[in-house]
Amino acid sequence: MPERYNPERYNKVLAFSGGVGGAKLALGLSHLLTPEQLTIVVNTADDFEHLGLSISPDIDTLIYTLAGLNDQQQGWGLANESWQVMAALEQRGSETWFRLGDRDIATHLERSQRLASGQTLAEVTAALADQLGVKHPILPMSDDPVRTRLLTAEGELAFQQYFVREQCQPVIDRFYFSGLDQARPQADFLRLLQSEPLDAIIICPSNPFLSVEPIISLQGVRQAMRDNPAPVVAISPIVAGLAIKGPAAKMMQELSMPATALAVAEYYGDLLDGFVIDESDRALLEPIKALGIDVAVCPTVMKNLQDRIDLAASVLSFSQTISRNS
Ligand code: FO1
Repeated sequence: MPERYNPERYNKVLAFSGGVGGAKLALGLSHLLTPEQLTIVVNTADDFEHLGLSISPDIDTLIYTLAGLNDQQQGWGLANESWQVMAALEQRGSETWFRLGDRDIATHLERSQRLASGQTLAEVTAALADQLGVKHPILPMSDDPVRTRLLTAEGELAFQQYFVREQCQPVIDRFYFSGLDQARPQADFLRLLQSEPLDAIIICPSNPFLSVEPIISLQGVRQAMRDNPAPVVAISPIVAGLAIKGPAAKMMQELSMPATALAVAEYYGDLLDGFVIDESDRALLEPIKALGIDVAVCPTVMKNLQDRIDLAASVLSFSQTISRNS
């Protein structure tokens, strides 16, 4: 790996994240960079309205993780949660496939009430993060609704129906993001991309299709990423042909792509200046370099906090060595 990064060289790093996997790296980055140096932009295409509540799973995973309150085993939700509301709903025969813990429900009530009173999702997110003591800015990718829809062998499904209710079992034919064409990137996000010379844009090891694609497909984002002098560095969510979490590897097979880190690099294509792969995928170093992308090889599986900080340090060191593709 390159020399240790110099934290003082950073004015601003932007990290793109989905839920659990992305939040792990974002936590590592938050240990190395100050709230002034790091802003995290989060996918909101997994959001949905359920039991009358506005739920933003990836934003909440980020907030709970950075606050040190997340359930480490599940990756989502709060640690030491109680489930009285779910038990009461079950007794009534109501819908319980999406598990909402009692204290987590307080988050959704706050969000729903604030959105109903006219606050933007970004304002609500900042308030929720502040309530839990999170200092690093967390921005929703958009204040406008974007919703992932999957066309599967069992019909069209909303994201959480596919992911949680159907446990990612249905075979995917195609997916799209409803509302994407009308949605504007969140204003601070676009301003950072367009008017700040960023030091790095880091694409966390989140699902490239379902978590990262909605962010980079928002109007003007791809172009602004290209125009910004910052190197764009992604971390492979596929390690040795398997997704660390979630359906990425299964999806790749269903979409007729090999489930490899190389295929992820090809999917991101010329958007990337650098790609970080796991040591177990060292054999892919040259084929990925042949795409014109710089490659770093290091341990990418994050089992504990030190792994998260170590990977964040490796990614930052690597990004300081990269010369921009034009
Ligand atoms: N994931 C599950 O697998 N099962 C659940 O019941 C579930 C509930 C849930 C409640 C609140 C929340 O913020 C997230 C929740 N998640 C659950 C996780 C979430 O749906 C997914 O991890 C993300 O959307 C994918 O990034």
